[in-house]
Amino acid sequence: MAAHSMKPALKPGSQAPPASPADVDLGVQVGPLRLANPVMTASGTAGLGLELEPFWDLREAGAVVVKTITMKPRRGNPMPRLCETPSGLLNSIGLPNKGVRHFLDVTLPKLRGKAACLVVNIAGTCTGEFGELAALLDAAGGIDALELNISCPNVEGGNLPFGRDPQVVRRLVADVRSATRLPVITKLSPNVSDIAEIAQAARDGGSDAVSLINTLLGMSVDWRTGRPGLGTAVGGLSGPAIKPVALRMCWEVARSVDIPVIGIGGIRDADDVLEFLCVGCSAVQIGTQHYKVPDAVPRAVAALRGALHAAGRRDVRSVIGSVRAG
Ligand code: RRO
Repeated sequence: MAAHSMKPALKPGSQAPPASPADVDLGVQVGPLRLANPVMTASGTAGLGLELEPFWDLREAGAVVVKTITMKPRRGNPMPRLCETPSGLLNSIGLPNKGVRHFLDVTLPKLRGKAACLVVNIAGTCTGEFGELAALLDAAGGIDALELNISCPNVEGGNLPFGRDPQVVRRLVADVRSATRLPVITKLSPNVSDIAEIAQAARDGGSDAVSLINTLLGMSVDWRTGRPGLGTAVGGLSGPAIKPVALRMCWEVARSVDIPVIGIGGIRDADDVLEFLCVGCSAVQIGTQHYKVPDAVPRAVAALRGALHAAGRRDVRSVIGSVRAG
């Protein structure tokens, strides 16, 4: 008998396993965005995107997300702005950037064409400013989507002026929706009592997707000097410490809204990526890991192919929402 006829017959409807990791289809759909793979960079941890260029070709990421742009230039928060803790990083950066005019005139021309999908993260100082920023960026061309940062923990003492009240969130997103035809992703904070309710408000306002979680409010202190680790005392915690919280929140949100969820929070490698997809995320963002492994994104993408091939999966989409719980 020929060796090939010894293989077990495929069950009706099942697909042949991929012949090699290169045959695994990593494409995902995030609302109107078609991504070549589900691994994005997280805003803020890759600067304006260009900072990672010496390490890898930015086109290898499903999408590159630029650090938050505001209408006017901002200097950021007092030093120290970063503080390491045993399993996570505290930050209080405070949105330093040169403002949208500089971004449009200087940065965007350098970024155009460098990423497979370019997402610009924006923050306003009032709800109307989000719409104004969206209109300006839309008109510039070369941007594939906007991420609305309604969740920065490092303004107004962590009070989240735009991210906590569902009615404010719905109005803000609706305002942006009417200002742009670009896909809109709303980035949510974990520092709320019901994140699913905020996700629903974003959906009701017309958001195409939600991304979560931004950082968790945290603090560190040196008891000998009495000095907190951050200049603002309180800041946002990211990294492996927050992964279980992020995974739980992504699961909750994916069950309660009918728009795509992008998972963020302590993602380091392909297994982490697949865990977030399993609980219902359509894509993920890698952030803090960049400080240890600047090419974490292409590494995760390559390992994703290997892991799916080893599991006999032809495509990554079969993992999305495959969690067996409640
Ligand atoms: O710049 C920051 O301090 C910052 C921002 Br915009 C954000 O969205 N999340 C965060 O942890 N830090």
